[in-house]
Amino acid sequence: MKLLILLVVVLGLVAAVQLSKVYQLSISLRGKREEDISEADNRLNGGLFLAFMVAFYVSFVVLLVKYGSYGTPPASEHGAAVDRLMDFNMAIIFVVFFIVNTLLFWFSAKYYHRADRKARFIAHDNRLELIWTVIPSVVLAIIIAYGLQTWNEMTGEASEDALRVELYSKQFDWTARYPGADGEFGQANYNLITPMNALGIVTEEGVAAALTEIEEKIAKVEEEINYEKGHLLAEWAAIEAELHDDHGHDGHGHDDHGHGHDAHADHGDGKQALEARMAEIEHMLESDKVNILTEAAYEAKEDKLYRLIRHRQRIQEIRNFDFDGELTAWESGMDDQIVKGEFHLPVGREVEFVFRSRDVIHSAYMPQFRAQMNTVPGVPTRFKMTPTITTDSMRTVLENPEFDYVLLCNKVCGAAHFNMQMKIVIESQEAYDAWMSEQGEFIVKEGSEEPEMEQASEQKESQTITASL
Ligand SMILES: [Cu+2]
Repeated sequence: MKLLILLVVVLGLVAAVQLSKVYQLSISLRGKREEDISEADNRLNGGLFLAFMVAFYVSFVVLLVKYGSYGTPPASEHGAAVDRLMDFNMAIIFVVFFIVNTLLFWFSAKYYHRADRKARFIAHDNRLELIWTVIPSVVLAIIIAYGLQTWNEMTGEASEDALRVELYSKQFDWTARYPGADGEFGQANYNLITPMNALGIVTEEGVAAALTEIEEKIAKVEEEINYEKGHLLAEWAAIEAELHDDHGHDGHGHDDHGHGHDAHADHGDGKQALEARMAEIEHMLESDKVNILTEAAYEAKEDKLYRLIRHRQRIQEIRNFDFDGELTAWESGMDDQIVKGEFHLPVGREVEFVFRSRDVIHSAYMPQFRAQMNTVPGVPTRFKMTPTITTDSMRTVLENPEFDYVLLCNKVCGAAHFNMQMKIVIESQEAYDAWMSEQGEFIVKEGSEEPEMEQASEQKESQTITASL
């Protein structure tokens, strides 16, 4: 299909080139120059400029009416301010847009080329320069000052009793975390990310679970390396050669009485060890763990083992880290509450969002609240907002019982970007409290109730992350 379209385009271009050649030929046959264009042609083109301007304005207005709004009233305190800011900016842009384009098209139509008319030549005009420098500067300064003021309100310090929620993004979903009863988020460290601890929260159990997981991975790779058939055979052959060699030396050794007993004993021990190793290798070669790897694959396994061991070292370092003597840092993560799929917020209460990302830059976009913030790996971002309309009220306002607030990813972050969404439920404080009491505390333990599909994909991801460490 694509090929067909390409073919049509190419053929179209070829046809256009051929037509223009025919046109040039016909002109030269009529004895005229190519650049001789009649006044009627120029007048027609001028008129077409005006016609295009009208079509342009009509389509602009139609599109604006059809798609120019969010479709919902702002559902947060600052949302109203953002809408006002947007309207203010748009009003200025529309005025400038209509003035500039009208002048552009109208002048093109009015001053089309006529042989008896000559354009006035103005090289420089200080007054004009002043006007088109000062006016845009003043207008831009106003826009920036007004915009910054609104921005500062959104990103300023949240009040002490604000609800704090962390939104964690990764390819390709969102996770929300509430700090639990102590109001403090537990520290997080990406080295601790395991299928059971997707956010890498630092707790004793989290560190222990991460260590267990990494030990298992190390053991598995070590086994693969140890049981590589080619290397086992090579080692076996090397030992055999050495023993054979040794045998010859041994004969000489017996003649030489000058050697001490110890050296002789060592020699015997070494030989015994080598023979034991040979027996072990023979045994290993019969085991079903034996595998065959190309040299490149073998080296890749060694690299992987090296990275895993470094990863283990980092986890061990976390265990020894005391967070500047703040012992609570080890405990504050234990009551954190982690939710997926949807998260709830009480209406009328200020919320401070903290955003984190595991892999690439995502963008937390909550269109109905007029809120958006990039989530950046390694750099937590934040803003605050106060929801003002519950989900139920909004359903009534919109006369749409299906309506739900939504959190989206607004950065094209990969193949399943479209799938990065989370439902937001705004409700009364009582309903929120009831929902919250149903959410379990964060505990890393074996056999959590996460669905199997989820675990499988998490495992795969944590492996790719390990591989890229
Ligand atoms: Cu994303």
